[in-house]
Amino acid sequence: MENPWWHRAVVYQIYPRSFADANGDGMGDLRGIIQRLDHIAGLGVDVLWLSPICRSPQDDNGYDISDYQDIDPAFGTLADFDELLAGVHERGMRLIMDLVVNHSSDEHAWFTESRKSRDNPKRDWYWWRPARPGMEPGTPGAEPNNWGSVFGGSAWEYDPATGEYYLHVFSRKQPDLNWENPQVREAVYAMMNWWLDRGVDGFRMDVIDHISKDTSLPDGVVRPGSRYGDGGPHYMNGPRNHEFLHEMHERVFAGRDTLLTVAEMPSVTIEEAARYTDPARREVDMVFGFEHVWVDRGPDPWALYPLQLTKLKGILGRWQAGLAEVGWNSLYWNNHDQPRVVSRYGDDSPEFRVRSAKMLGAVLHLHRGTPYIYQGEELGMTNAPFASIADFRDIEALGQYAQAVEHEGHSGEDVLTVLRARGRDNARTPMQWDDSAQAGFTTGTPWLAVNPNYKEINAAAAVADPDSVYHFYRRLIALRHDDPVVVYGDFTMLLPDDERLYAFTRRHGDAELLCIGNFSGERVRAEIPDAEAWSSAELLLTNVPAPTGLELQPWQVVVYKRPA
Ligand code: TEU
Repeated sequence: MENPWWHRAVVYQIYPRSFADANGDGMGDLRGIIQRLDHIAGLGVDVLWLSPICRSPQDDNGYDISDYQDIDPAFGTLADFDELLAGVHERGMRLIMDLVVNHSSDEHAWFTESRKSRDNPKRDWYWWRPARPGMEPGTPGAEPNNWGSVFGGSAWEYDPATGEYYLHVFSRKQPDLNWENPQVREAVYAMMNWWLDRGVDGFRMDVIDHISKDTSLPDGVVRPGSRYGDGGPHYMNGPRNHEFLHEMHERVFAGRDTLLTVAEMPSVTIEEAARYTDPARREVDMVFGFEHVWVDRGPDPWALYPLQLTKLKGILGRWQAGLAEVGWNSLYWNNHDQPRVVSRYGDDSPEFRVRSAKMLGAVLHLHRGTPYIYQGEELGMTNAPFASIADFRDIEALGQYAQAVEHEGHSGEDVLTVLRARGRDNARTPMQWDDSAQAGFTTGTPWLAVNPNYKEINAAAAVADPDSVYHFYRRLIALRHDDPVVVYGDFTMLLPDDERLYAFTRRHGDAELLCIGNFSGERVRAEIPDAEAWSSAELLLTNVPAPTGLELQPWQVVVYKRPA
């Protein structure tokens, strides 16, 4: 089979709520994106992924959809969408939608029907269950099982109208759809085909490893200090997940050759990823794994653990090897759920912010797989200075804070420390366009405060400065488009035990690349095999004005190329 186009592609993620506000209501919108398309096209990316824009009560910023075939009025209209799609295609790019079908909003017509009566024809479209045997429905502890919701509290909501509970792995306004019911699957496939017929080029599939659940819904293990059981093992990567995705492929993707499908899968292992992305199985093109963004988590959810570079290299190196023969990797540091990478794995101080952001970009983009850039990453945007819990807007931060502090006895300061470092709102502060009021994001009051560092860090300044993170990302993207060794080269990790250097080679045909990133603020000599020969190879890319060969300066990256 011919190599698919997306092997050579770079994807740019837009979080519409925080990207650009054209109508001054403080929330980004589709017209705002239309006005900024040249910024994205200027980077040279191939695909835009839009976080959800469908009609939604916005309980989880659009990941709670009440009409899959309409645009939320806060974002615009279907006509705006068609114009945006045309603008994307005119610039030679493609557009993929966020597909949120593990759950809908509780305000979706499917759910308002479902909750009406126990014998409603749509009752079985969701997970309704009676109270625990012998317990009074609606009283504490009577929930059908002990699962906690990802956003705090029980995963079950009692509905007095019919005296039963419905399952919501996320918020109570995000009831889980019952994929066991073939009518649900048919409705989802019809909706997907409707978008594809409208011209969209594929989907990013939200928590799509959650759609098949253990239908006996057994209790989960309760960890020390936790109020609820962990249902994850029973609602992720369930027995029919591959079957459902294969069926989706047959009913929606088959015969549409130029699509891109990427499955978000918090539970996925390398072995499972290889199955999901094996072209012969006809399921999805690639998955988002989570291991490398959970590398700095530990046993205590409300403690911070420093990055161990050897662990990170171990994880990403295993993913490279595990998908070398079959399947394909996606590559990401950032998205709307993750803190800013320069603050997390780099150094966001004035001295090293730009340099470490470039180093992180180069290390990621030179792996084998399809890189994803999250809005603002190309500017080296940083985490935000949240003073107190009142500064957060994210349902996850607020819900987890309430549970941890009010019910689990954690100190507010400890929880805040972790939310400051890892909270999702770090990624959601408005895009910084220029040094005018509100960073040029809105003429009104932004829904989430603009990061005060916008006077220095903004797109206008970055575009004007040839040494900016933005222009470095442009070069990385161009390198991928121009050089098959970046796309297809095999991957060999070097110095796996080094705590400061991330080093690897890529080889394809008659060319070999060497990439070394210094993840520390110290000067470090790279003791790699064949060092002599490498130091006289062509230096393709670096991020310091006066390179010092294989003696790397703080946060420096070097990319060398030589004939293999
Ligand atoms: O995220 C799923 C997911 O794995 C998150 O719960 C993540 O683990 C957590 O937020 C990390 O802090 C997807 C979307 O990307 C997210 O924005 C939604 O809130 C969630 O699904 C529900 O749709």
